[in-house]
Amino acid sequence: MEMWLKEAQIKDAAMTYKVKETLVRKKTNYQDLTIVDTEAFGRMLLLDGIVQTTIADEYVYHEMITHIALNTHPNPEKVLVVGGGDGGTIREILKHSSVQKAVLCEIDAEVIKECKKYLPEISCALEDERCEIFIGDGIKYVHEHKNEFDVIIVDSTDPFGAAEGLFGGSFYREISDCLTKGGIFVAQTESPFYLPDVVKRVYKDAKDVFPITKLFMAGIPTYPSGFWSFTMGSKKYDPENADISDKPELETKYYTKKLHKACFVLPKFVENLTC
Ligand code: AAT
Repeated sequence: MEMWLKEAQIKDAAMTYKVKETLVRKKTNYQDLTIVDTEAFGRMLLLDGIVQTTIADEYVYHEMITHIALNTHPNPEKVLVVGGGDGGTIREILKHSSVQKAVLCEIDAEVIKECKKYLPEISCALEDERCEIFIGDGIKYVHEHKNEFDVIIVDSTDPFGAAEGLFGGSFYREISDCLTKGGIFVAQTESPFYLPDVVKRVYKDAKDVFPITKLFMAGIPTYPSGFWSFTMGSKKYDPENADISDKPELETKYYTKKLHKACFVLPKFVENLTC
């Protein structure tokens, strides 16, 4: 019998994936966690029925949420990831030799445990000695650490439930205080096609806090609509005009130094959300 998984991406539209095998399905203290093996995208992590990452296309998201910020900063030594329990962002951060410590603050220990077991290609760097794992709420962690991180990456679920407070002005002010002097913040900020109001609000909230605020995009096949936005707030360094010529070439599949500049050129309907 054929098994198909249906992901409701918005109220009135869904994606379906042909499933080979269900590897784990459980309720954690925070969410419903599922890992399936799919025909088209390989293993896939879903939280509350929403696709978070897949083996086939995870590199786009993890490279873009990481390398634009880390290459813009001249010497990122200490980096914080809020969320991101699958470990993909940590894997990308640790490709930068300047990084001495990468802290992962994930609310749900079960995400880390199951990704270590079933998604080793993504979670492999969680065992690195430069990685420190903290289980807890990112909002509290950021509040309790001041002037500490050169880069903060918010790799979170969508703005509902535990992640709701990770999108918006009061959290961005706390982020700014948690960053060092020339610090840079970047967050995944949803689909400008399906959630233009969220993208617009988040951009405005970041702009109220950071001297330099930029939106950039990447094409992510398994995220709703494929169009995906990231919002960056920077205290000093402009990602679009940063001189990255001396930065070492990274082993990547999506990010390039050319794309570092090009990803800030936005389609008109997205650019309009930043005015
Ligand atoms: N690397 C791509 C995977 C993710 S998962 C996002 C993680 O954020 C989840 O493991 C969730 O448990 C964690 N999280 C949610 N809220 C908090 C919080 N308040 N503090 C710490 N961690 C949190 C991102 C996928 C993006 C999907 C877009 N549709």
